[in-house]
Parts: sequence; structure tokens; C-alpha cells
Amino acid sequence: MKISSTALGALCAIRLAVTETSAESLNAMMKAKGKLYFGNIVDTNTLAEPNATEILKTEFGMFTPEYSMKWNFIQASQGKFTFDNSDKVVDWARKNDKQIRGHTLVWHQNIPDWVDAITDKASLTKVIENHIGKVVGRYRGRVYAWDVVNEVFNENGTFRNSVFHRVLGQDFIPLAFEAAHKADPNARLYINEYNLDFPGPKIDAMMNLIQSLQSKNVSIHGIGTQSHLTSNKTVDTVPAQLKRLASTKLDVAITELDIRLKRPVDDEKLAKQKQEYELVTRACLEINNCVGVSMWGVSDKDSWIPSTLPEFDAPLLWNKKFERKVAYKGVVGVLGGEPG
Ligand code: 9MR
Repeated sequence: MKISSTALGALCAIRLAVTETSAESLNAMMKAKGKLYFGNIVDTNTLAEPNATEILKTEFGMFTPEYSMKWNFIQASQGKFTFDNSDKVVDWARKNDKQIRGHTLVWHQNIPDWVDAITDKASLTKVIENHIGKVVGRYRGRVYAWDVVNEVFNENGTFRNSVFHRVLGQDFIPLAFEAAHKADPNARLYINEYNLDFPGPKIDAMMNLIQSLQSKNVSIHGIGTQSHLTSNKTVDTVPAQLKRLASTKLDVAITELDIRLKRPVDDEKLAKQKQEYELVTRACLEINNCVGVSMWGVSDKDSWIPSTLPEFDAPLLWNKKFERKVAYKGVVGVLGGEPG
């Protein structure tokens, strides 16, 4: 019987997927390099998917809830707090000996209308302090770090016109950090942002803000750079920007890494993506105060990218069939493991 080259290719791919188990997880390899973790997102959606859960358990050590800790999931109506889903995630982490990055306390998205409608300083201050106090307080000692404020800047470096900035000006930022610090003095407190991956007014604004917060001794410990990257576009500049963020002496973390490819995806683009994942991983390894890298998803099937940016696809380390992509092997290679 003659076997076609396509069938042979498929057979080899299956064999590869089955036999290729790296001795160590991404998380263990990252720790062996002196970092704190290799992380990912988890939430009630991924926990309902056995393939994803298995990979999360075996490969990653730090987890960011993708949605269940956002404001309108926890306090949709004023004063009524619902922790069912966030508790599930935190309990899962504890049961599996994993850590949590809490995400996110003050963000212009996913806030209920009643918050958006507030117009006076005193009320909004109370509302922010109460929300943060309740959420951070509930998980005190169980959350390694919090993204206290998220995405406060426009691309041109001005402050985003959120209810928080409209009513309180920049003061909402130190206010949020101090409320979080009061509720859990041991949690690492981060400002988190996207598009800090290339030079320009946004990263300049971030550097200025950090300097101003540091001069006022605000309890801020880290900068999260999301790094939702576009292949062939926003990757090469990452190492230099990461160094710049790290020059603040704060902790730096890559918090939401994915590298999207322009459709149609082909082997050449996937090979480029592998090099880009290597570059980003190496960039963190080479900076002392870069504490870790978190992916924003496991399988390309579950990424936020195709639904939000439909001209792009395939941003993660596992393909839609939960097979390791060449990019996965690239990351393992940089971390000193056997590149399968
Ligand atoms: O991946 C998240 C998606 O499932 C949610 O619908 C969306 C709104 O809550 O948030 C996505 O995650 C975002 C993160 O919280 C902040 N940075 C950008 C992420 C991708 O949009």
C-alpha cells in the first residue's frame, strides 16, 4: 500500500505530539533561570475545558483570572458583591499549588453603569476605596500581585477619559494604590498597560507617571506591560522598552503576552513567530527586575484575538488542536530545555 506524503506528514505530527513531553514545565524552567514564574490566564471558561486545564496545570505557575475579578463581575450593583466565580479560580489555584495575579481593580472597561454615572469626587473616592478594600481584603494573603490600575493612557500619552479621570483627575491612581496597600500590605501592586512595546508618547507618559508616583512614595511595586504584540510589527522594539521600564527599579512583568499573525497563517509566519517569542522571553531573562512572563491564553482556539481583531489569528503557543507550536519549542529552547 502506498501512503501519501500528506498522510505521512499527519502521522509524524501525531507521533511528535504524543512523544514530545519536555521534562520540565515552562514554569519550572523559568524559575531555574532565576525568575518567579511563567504564567497564563485561567477562568471558569478554561476550567470547563479539560485540554486547557491540563496544560495550565502542567506548564504554568502564576494565574491571572481573565474576567471574574473585573468590577462588573464582582460588584454589578452598588454594595452587592458576588465572589462565586473569582472564588472558584482562587480555590483552584490554591488546590493546585498555583499563585494568582489579581486583575483588575480600576479599569475603564467592564465597569457598571452606576459607577460610570458618578460625578462627584467624594462619592467616587468612597466607591473606589470600598471596592478595592472589599476585593483585595477578601483575597488578602492569597494574591501575589494586583493590577491596581489598568490602561490609564491614550496612545498619545494623555490620560484616558474614564469616569475615574474625569471626576478625580490623576489622583485616582495614588488613591487606588493606597487603598490596595491598606487592604493587603504584602501584595505586589502594579500599573498595567498595553502598547508600551515601542518608543512613543505612551511609554513616555508611563515613565513620567512612575517618576511622579515614586517621588510621592506611593505604594506601587511594579509595571505590567501587556505585550499584545503584532508579528513583524511591534516585537523587535520590546527588549529596549522593557529595559526602559526596568530602569525605574520597579518590578516589571510581561502580563498578557500573545503575538498575532496576519491571516492567512502559513509555516513561514509561524517560524517568524517562534523567533519573536524567543526574543521576548530572552528580553525578560536578561533583565534582573523582570519577574516573569504571563501568556494571555493557551490554545489559538480560545484567544480573544480572532473575535476582536478578525484580520489576525494564531497568537499563542498551542494551536487550535492543543498541539505545541514551533513557538512553544522556541520558548523552551531559550529557557534551556530540550527544544522538542
Ligand atoms: O481576554 C479578555 C476577554 O475575554 C474579555 O471579554 C475582555 C473584557 O473583559 O478582556 C479581555 O482581556 C483584556 C484584559 O483584561 C486587559 N487587557 C486587554 C485584554 C484583551 O482584550
